[in-house]
Amino acid sequence: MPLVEFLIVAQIAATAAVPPAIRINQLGYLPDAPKVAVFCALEKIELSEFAVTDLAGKAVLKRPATSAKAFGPCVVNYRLDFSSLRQSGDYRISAGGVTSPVVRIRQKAYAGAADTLLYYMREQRSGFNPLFKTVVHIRDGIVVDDSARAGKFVPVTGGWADASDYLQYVMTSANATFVMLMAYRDHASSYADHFDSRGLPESNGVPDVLDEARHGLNWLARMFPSDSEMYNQLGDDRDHAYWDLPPTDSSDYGWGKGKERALYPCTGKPQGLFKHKNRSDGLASTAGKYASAFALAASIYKKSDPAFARKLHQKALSAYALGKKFPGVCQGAPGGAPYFYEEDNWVDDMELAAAQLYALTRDRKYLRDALEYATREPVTPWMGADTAKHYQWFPWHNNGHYEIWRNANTADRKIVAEYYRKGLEAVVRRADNGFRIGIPFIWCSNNLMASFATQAFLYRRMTGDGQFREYEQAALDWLFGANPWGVSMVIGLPHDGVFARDPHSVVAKEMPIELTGALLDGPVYSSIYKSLLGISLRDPDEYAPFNTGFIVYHDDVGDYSTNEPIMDGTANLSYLLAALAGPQSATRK
Ligand SMILES: [Ca+2]
Ligand SMILES: [Ca+2]
Repeated sequence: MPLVEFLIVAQIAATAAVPPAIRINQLGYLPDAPKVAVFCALEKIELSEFAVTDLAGKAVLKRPATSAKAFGPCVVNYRLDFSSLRQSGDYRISAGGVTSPVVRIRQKAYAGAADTLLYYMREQRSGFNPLFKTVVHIRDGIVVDDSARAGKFVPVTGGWADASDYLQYVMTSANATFVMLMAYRDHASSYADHFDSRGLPESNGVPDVLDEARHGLNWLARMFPSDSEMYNQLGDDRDHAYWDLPPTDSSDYGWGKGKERALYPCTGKPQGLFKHKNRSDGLASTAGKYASAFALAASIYKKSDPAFARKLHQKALSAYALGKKFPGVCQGAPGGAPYFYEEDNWVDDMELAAAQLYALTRDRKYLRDALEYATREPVTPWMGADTAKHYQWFPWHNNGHYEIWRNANTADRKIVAEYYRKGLEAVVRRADNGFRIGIPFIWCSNNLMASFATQAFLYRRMTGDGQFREYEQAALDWLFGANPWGVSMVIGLPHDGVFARDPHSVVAKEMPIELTGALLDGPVYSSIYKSLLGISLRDPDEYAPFNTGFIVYHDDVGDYSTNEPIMDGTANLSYLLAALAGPQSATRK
């Protein structure tokens, strides 16, 4: 169709009356979990009840619809609570003249989902990349921004590209490695073994989540080669000059196109080679993350690979010592643009590291340290806030409280559970809308959504208290389609669902392949969307009627703010999906 004609058709479609929608978790619901669909109408409509039928059309449930506060484009919201339906099966929900997609109730609704996310992790690998079947970025990297070592080559090939560009950060990669190790430790049976250590489709006797975590550990070990050399970042936004695939990346850091990339150490001082500088003032945020991942890995590999475990044990102690010596943050280094990872907290990272070192060594000084750090930031500060800087409070939830709880006495367990409760309460206070959502819609909102749900899950496991169960479920449901757009925020999950077909990704665009398992950035405040540099949609917006509120989402390759897949968010979500796929010791609502 000629472009002009297409645009006219698109415009007519956008202005015609848009019917209401029933938004559901497309992946499915556990029989004993809260089960709610959200009715969203763009115009006034009264609803009294809703009906659930099986796929043969037989009525199985009729219930009153519960009116709820408007949210975003949904001027009318109703919550359709079908929690009393516990029979596994396929259903549809009807209300106000519209019918939902198929609603699945399954004991194994989340089985295999955590493994699906690992497809994206493998696709993001630097070093040997199983999608391209070749080694990428083999010349990494040359030290910059350090008076003593600038110009030195350090072999640091490996790890994962952070998002759709090819920059690499210890901040996100160490956290991704840690949460995958944690998922393996707590929920190994939720993972299969279909891939080998290189990420090729062949079993190797190791659950694939551990293969992936080890790929991360190997890179982290290269990035922290000695007690006095702690690297933090590989590449900078000079990466963005070219729209290339990883094997043919032409980025030029001053040593020629496609040659060595810039390697940034933690220096404890503000960094940035060009106009913009970060606010780095220490090492502890990065040192704590190294120490956490190394210490947990040292426990896990103690029997199966003692030499590797000993090496990581030593590195964990060294990294922790550096964090103690140089408190403060080691932020992402900006290049030509003003955007960088502006992490402002480090006591959360040192708390997690101390908790892991206590688990590893049983030396009580680490437990005392962990508890002391925990008192300094009991609640991750975005919780309850309207906004935050980019990755200002990272990781999005503090696994340290849970890791303390695993090994502490009853009194200390109670203290850290309370910390989680306070954070959850702060989010829930803002969640009186039809979607029960209380997070701020800053850039990468899906990370916040996944972390809120994970913290609520951990709190429920720690205390048996189900008071946040509805909100935990609502956050999970949001990620899989119970949102104003009716879109699953994970590509290919479920495979027959509605998910992004046009992500901001060179690989997806140029190969072309589906980036199965990738969690997207997710919706942002429309004010943020409008203020970011260089965004323009390439195609008419198929979700235009639902992009009229205070938050927006676009399935468009041009929108790097809402439709770009993210490595750390994907890894983070894998823990929760693995937990939900496992045996449920959970409390009921
Ligand atoms: Ca494997
Ligand atoms: Ca932090």
